[in-house]
Amino acid sequence: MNALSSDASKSAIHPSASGSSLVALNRWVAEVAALTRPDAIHWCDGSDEESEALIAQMQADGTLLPLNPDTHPGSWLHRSHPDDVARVEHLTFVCTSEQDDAGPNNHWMAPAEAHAKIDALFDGCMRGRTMYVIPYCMGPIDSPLSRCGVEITDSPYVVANMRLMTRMGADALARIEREGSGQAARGGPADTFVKGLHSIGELDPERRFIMHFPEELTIKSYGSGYGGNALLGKKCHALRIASYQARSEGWLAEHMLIVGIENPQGETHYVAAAFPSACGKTNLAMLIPPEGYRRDGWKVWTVGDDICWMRPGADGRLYAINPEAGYFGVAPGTSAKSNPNALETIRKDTIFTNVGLTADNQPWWEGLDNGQQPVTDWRGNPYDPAKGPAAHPNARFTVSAKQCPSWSPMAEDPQGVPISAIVFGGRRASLVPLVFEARDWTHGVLVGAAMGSETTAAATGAVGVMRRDPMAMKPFCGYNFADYFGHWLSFDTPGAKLPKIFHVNWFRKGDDGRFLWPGFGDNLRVLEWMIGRVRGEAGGVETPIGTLPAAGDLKLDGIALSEEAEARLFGFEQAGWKAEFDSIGEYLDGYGSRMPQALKAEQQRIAGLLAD
Ligand code: OXD
Ligand code: MN
Repeated sequence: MNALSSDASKSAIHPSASGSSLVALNRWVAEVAALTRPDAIHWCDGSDEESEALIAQMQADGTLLPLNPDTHPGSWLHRSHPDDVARVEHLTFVCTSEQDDAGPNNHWMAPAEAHAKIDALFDGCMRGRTMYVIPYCMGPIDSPLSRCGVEITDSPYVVANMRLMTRMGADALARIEREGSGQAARGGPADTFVKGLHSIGELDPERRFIMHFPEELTIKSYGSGYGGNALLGKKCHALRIASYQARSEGWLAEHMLIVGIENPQGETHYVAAAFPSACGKTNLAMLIPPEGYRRDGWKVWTVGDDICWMRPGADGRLYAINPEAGYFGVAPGTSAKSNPNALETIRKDTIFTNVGLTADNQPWWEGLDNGQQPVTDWRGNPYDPAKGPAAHPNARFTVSAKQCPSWSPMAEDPQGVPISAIVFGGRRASLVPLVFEARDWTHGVLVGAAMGSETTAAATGAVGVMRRDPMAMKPFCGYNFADYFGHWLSFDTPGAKLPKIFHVNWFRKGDDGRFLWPGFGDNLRVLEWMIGRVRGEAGGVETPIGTLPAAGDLKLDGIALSEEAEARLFGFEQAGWKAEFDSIGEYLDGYGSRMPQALKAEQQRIAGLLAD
């Protein structure tokens, strides 16, 4: 029986008993149905008709509320359960056979115990609900770098989001069937795809787990409808499972944006940058050049805003794809100043989650700064500033990447884009200068491993607390960080033409607590310096922590920096860095003997220089 109610939906969404020619897939779907006991099963084909029917159903039951059709055509508001608004790192587990393989960076549970615990929650949980089977492909459908998965969920909101965030439906299923039967013909297992099982359960924080079984290419997520916990293609597959797979297959799955910077000569350099959640990856990926740069012919091309899969090409360079097809961006703070391209992207066909509303039903969030005022908060109550912000600090928009004015057609290139520079960065109010360059790959890996940042609202827990977030992968690496750093180091082989590695900090503050760097579009000035370094043209000053630009090495025309700002953004503070390197040493030691010697040696080399 079908759980859908509207007439429109009846014709397009129909229960189907067996949806695939791949026996292994049908068998798994049948096993899940036997456990969860849904009233109906729907295999998603990704068609417009299917999407319209689902949306009609969600409008009818209040899951989606229509926004102002004149200002935001085709757009919807979803209000989540108020206790289900962010990733839950304390409930997220990596379940490898050996605890050490998950490492001190992950919560671990033995696979048998984890399956038993979560399967008990899944038992009968889809009674009265429809079970959706979503075949999806992470990356361009015809790319050898892409990987496929199937998510089973009882949430139509998840289906609608997966349709925007992944290549979902018939084409993905065809690839899964092709790969599965090909592998079976070679005598291997036919389930080459990642199996993701999700239920919103009761949305009870006490009955919530996000479990990963990387050795089985399996994810089980129960009790949350929030993006990072529920859209299993994203953090669970494209980062945790993929990072594990990438290690054995010789590639990298990273929490990085990918942006193309085209100079006035028409040469485009692609940069991959890792910043922790809610630290401006989307803004940097969609940057609009300052006016002088625009006049001179600089252009910025968005390939991805959150995840990057990279592997060495035949020429020794690293080639990257964005495995995602959409953006799941943080709404608060997005404005005509911080990210005009994002505002343009979300003018239509967008799902907003947990934003406030204006009197004429437009989405609203803190920092939107468009002269309008909210009347309803994210919980659906009349807005009262005394009771908190109108939008939840982790309110999100979900939208197709192709709607972005700076969207790069190279995002569809099956070979990916060659990476000229890798950038690491965090939110650091003190010590860390605007930018520095690592002297070589090993030093660059240490720079990434030592990354620290203040926590944000993207995960539950305290905000603004400084923690080590190596390569912005603390919540997302599917295996022991010590092995992960070793894997990064292993790319430095004879013949490799690796990107240069940099570190940036847009968030340095002055004594008055205000940011010292204007950020946003002006960050292109820093990217220009990096490209100059890649081309061997830009100047810099060598210090124990790497090469820093002198203020004069960056084009700073049109921005007025105070003396304090210049000193802190371009300065090197020996005593502070000495303490920082002692703390980095302690951090690396926390991983015991598994930590690669080469990384410890690099930390000690620099600590030695700082002691002088
Ligand atoms: C995200 C995150 O949603 O990092 O991208 O939390
Ligand atoms: Mn992210």
